[in-house]
Amino acid sequence: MLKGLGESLQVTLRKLRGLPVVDREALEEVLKELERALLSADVKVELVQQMLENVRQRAFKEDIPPGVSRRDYVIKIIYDELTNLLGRRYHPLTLVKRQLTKIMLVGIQGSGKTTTLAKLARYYQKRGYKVAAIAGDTFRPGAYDQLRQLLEPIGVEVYGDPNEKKSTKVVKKGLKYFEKKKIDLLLIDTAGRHKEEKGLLKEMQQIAKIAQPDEIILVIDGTIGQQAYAQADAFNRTTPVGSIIVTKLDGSSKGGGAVSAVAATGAKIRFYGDGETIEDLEEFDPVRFVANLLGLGDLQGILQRIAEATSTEQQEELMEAFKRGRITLQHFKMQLESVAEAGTLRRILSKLPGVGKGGPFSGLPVDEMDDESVKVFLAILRAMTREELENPKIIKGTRIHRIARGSGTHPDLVRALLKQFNQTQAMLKRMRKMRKQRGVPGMGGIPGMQGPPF
Ligand SMILES: Nc1nc2c(ncn2[C@@H]2O[C@H](COP(=O)(O)OP(=O)(O)O)[C@@H](O)[C@H]2O)c(=O)[nH]1
Ligand SMILES: [Mg+2]
Repeated sequence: MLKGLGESLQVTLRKLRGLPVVDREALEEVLKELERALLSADVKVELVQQMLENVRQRAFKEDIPPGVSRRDYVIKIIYDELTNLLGRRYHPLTLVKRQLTKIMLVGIQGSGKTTTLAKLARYYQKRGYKVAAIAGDTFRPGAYDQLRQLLEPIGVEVYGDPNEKKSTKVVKKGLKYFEKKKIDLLLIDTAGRHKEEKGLLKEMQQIAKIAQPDEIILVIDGTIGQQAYAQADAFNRTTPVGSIIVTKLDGSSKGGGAVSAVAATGAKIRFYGDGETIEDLEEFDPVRFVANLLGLGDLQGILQRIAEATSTEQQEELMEAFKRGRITLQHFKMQLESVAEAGTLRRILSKLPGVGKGGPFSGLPVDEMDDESVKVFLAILRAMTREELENPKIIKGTRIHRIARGSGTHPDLVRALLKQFNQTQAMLKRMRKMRKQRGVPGMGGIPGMQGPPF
């Protein structure tokens, strides 16, 4: 994957790990190598500078959890910031079985649409969906045959009409053809005759009007590097049901530039292609992507140690707060941060016992929140002032609106968070009371954390 970039990043990290101490001077050396690696992958200069500056700022500002070396912590920061560079968020494309989803692929000729369509068909077929395709590229001779050659061996039916020159007509007839066939996923291929964004988008809109796709995927050739920005940006602005697949990351030294440029537009990247066969399609999750790039084996131990140290430190502080019987939003935030961190790690390592769970919030509402709500709540909490976190009662009226704006959410969500916090607090009070009635002294059972805390 990403020929070159992964290797040079790994070399840099290996050097970093060999350093006896990481002081400012040593860090600058590392940053210089990072810069070189990213620039040669065609990552835009401004993005590289911003990323390096973030690492620089964080490396000597953040509190390092006890028992963790600055060296390991710097590796974790580099890992974090590379993930940010690639958009951080994971946008899986989930379908509903026995319900038709129509996906249309667009992109300039040669970007990899037809190949990617076949890969998508394979990907969803393997997951038990019934897939079919419409050969909507009536421009390129042999486009229909190319699709059939890719899909017939795996038993995916293709509709096409080599005698029809109007793609909108083929699409219309194809939709009719598959109407009663109980298809879960219908993939629509297009021509991409136009090289510039404007023409491409116009062509796309004409077919979309007929096809009414649930999602339009722009296929971008990863070998064009940071030039991918213009295409992705034009597409992202005009296509609310749009997402992106970046292809050819296997052979290109510029793949990093393409992926970071697309991420910088805010567009969703769903998958990436890393080979010519029908199996070479990978889900794009920045967290896993960077972990692979940096070498999972090397990274795993470090991330795990840091997560555990952070979580232990935070849990101790939380225990204290519980014993005192007074929790604030600050504690709420701390717990959510460790849940979020654990979620990230789970995505990398698939399963990690003991991180983030079993803390004092076990069994309480925050412990049951899904990843998405954790992210939203964290954004809200991060938009609050220290005073508000310590004393949630003051959060009313205009403060709610300011926090909603600052976190890019809605006042109702801020209120929902406050409500959830109040519920948690009320539940804790009830538990304390029950404990007292049963004659259990104080909160004695908690600190050891061997059994369930409550
Ligand atoms: N190495 C590599 N080649 C790819 C990838 N995706 C597509 N290709 C190749 O790119 C060329 C153009 O692909 P095609 O699907 O016909 O592009 P279209 O014109 O957009 O439909 C073909 O030779 C494909 O084999 C990829 O992920 N890796
Ligand atoms: Mg094609």
